[in-house]
Order: sequence, then C-alpha cells, then structure tokens
Amino acid sequence: MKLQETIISDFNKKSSEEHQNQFDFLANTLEKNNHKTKSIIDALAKFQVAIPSWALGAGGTRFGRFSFYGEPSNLTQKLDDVGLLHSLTQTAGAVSLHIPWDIPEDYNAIIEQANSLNLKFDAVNSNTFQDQKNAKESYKYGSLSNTSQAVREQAIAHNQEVIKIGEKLGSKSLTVWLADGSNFPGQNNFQTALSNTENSLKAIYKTLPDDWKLFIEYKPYEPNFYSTVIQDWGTSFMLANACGDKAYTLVDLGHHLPNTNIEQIVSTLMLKGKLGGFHFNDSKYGDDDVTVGSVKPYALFLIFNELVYGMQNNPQNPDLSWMIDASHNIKDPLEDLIQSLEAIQEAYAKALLVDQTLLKEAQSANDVVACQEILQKAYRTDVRPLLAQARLQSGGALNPLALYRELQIRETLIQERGKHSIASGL
Ligand code: LRH
Ligand code: MN
Repeated sequence: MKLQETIISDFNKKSSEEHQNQFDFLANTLEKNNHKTKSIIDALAKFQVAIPSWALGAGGTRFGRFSFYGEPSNLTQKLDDVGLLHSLTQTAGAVSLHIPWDIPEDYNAIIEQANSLNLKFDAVNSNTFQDQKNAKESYKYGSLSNTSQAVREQAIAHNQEVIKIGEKLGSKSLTVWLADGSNFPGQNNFQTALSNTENSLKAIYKTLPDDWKLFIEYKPYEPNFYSTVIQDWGTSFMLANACGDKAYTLVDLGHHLPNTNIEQIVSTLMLKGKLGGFHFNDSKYGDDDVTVGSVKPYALFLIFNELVYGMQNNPQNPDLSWMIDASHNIKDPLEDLIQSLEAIQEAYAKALLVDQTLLKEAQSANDVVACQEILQKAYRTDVRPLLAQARLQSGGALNPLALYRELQIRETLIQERGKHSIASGL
C-alpha cells in the first residue's frame, strides 16, 4: 500500500496554519535563546531509524498472543509496511532484517522494492537462539559458547551465512545477540563459556567484510534465568575489543537491570569509541519491549543528551546505527512504531536544545542547581512543532498517526491480506 504524495500534502493543508503558528512561536523563542532552528530541523530530518522486520506483526508472551489482522506474512509485505511508516514520518528510512525469519526469495525484487520505498538495509541479525528445522545441532545449551565444537561451528557458519545475505542487500553490519547462558548454578563453567564465545566471535569477525561492523548486543537475563554469557556492557565491550576495530557494543535499552544508569554506559562507550548503535524501546521491569518513551521519557532524554555530547566531542566513535526493537502485544504495530519514532525524535530534539557550553561551565563550577536547570529547560521545551516542520520539509505528514487513522490503513490491510495472515518474528 503506497501512499500518494497528494494524500499527505492534502492532509497537511488542513492543519498547516495551526502548525505554522506553533512553529513560528517556538522558532522565535529558540532564536532568542541562540538556538539555530534550521540546523536542528536538518538534524532531525537526517535522523533515520531502522524498523525491525520482526516487529510488524502482533508480539506475544508465553501467556498468549492477540492478532491485529492484516499482518504482513512475507518480506515483501513487511517492506511495504516499513515503506508506509517512512512515507508518513520520513524518519524510518531503513529496515533491519532477522535471519532466517526474513531470507529474501528474490534479492533483485526485494532490493528494487526497497529502493522504490526509499529504504536502506541496516544491520542484519543472526539467530542462534532457536533451532531451525532439519538443523544438525541444537542450541538448547547455547550456540557460540556451547561445550560442543560442532554446535559452535554450526553457529559460526550461520553468522557467516547472514553476512553473505546482508552483503547481497547492501547492509553494512551484523548484530549478534546470544541467548547463551544457564538456568541453574553449576550448570555452566563461566570461563569456558566466555572463552568459547570470544573465540567463536573472532572466527565470525575474520569473515567480516572490511567496510562492515560487528555489533555485540548484551542482555542480563531471558531466556536464561541464572546467567547470560554476554550479560552486560562490560562483557560486550571486552569482546568487541578482543575482536578488533570493526566490533562495537550495541545497547538495547531493555537489556538492563532496574535503575541502571544507561546514559553513563553510553558516555563511557562513546569516550572509548566502541558504541555501535541502539535498539530503542522502553520498559518498567524487564525486556518489556514496549513503545519508546512510554514509560521513562526523561531517561531517554538523558541518553540523547550524552549522545549529542558524544557526537560533538568524540570523533573516535563512528556514526551510530539507530534501530527500534519492540514487540507489540496490544497496540497496532504500525501505530506503536509511529509513536516510538516520534518519541525518539522528541528526545533528540530536546537534547539538541541543551546548551552544552553553559552546562560544561556549571559542571566545572560545581553549580549543581544550574546543571539541572540547564538540562530541564531543554527537556521542558515542547519541541513537537520542530518534528512536524522536519516531516513537512521532507514530504511527510504533519501528524502521521492522525493520517494513518483517517485513511483507515489497518482496515485496508485486513481487506488486502485477510484476517489470519501471521508475521514471522517475535
Ligand atoms: C533479544 C533481542 C535481540 C533480537 C531479539 C528479537 O531480546 O533484543 O535484539 O535478536 O530481541
Ligand atoms: Mn534487541
């Protein structure tokens, strides 16, 4: 379902005057405070977030899964849905595939479709946390860390296969997340598991093309509930350093124990030039994978404040990969993703309003109160007219969610795909 440009421009006309008033008022206020409104809008328009191919259908838990109907049941339909998100928001210009859930049948057709939808292929994700039909070895007791050399070799070969698939699509990075770990004390020899994992990652790294990156994603628990081999940022950082310059740590916001100071982890990884990218989502307890900014929007702002400081002061850290990693148990996946994209842009825009020079001066003077005032002045600014203006300039909708609903897109998808199409993924 491709949206005609006229549909979006006609829709925008209805609220363009109200938008212009709100935008002019904000731009006037910002310019008075020495902010360069145009450069902020350009930064927002350039900020593209990859959509996970595994989060376009209904997610679920072991307790149940409730379909939304009209789900994409193949890669072509998934790209169509991401294309729809991008035409509405102009901030979803990439897709991150998960293998084997999304192995293209016809590479030329998929590449052509992606080009027609202005979509790039961001990181490809390997999957050694599920056994594939007719697989010779099982990952029940781990993959890259497994005590069995045959299992480790099967997992290494899979990752090398995923790189080949990504190369054909023009992707430039591989994300490795391992479920590997244990459920009971004594089940694993921690040192053996970590050494096996390091050696396996090095074997994968050896076959990484020169212009590629390897993202090592950490997670404290689930599906293993006593230990996880790559449990935290320090372990991922250590393994990335062991692999080499093309290996980086990937931060999934949901992969932290409660009250972890994630913004400090981000600043440390950027200082060390080892932050590769993000999986954006939000959570209250565990890896809840709910809508970005729906539970802890201030924490997301503080993370973007460190990112903006790092992007201005850490040339040693490469450009970052921005991806969403969410699961939709009760929301329409496309509406949920539109809200997540908005929350990411909002946190970024607010962080761009932090006067970093003034903040550095207050920090040097230990003027603690001023530090908080400077941060929260930016956070308390309603930046939504800037996001809307950036979308407008890029040909998107002033209000993507309202247009999505006005066009009854979910109803149309149900007519096109039927009620029982199921999307592969989580
Ligand atoms: C693990 C994870 C990982 C993906 C999976 C779908 O929790 O965050 O990034 O492979 O979700
Ligand atoms: Mn993730």
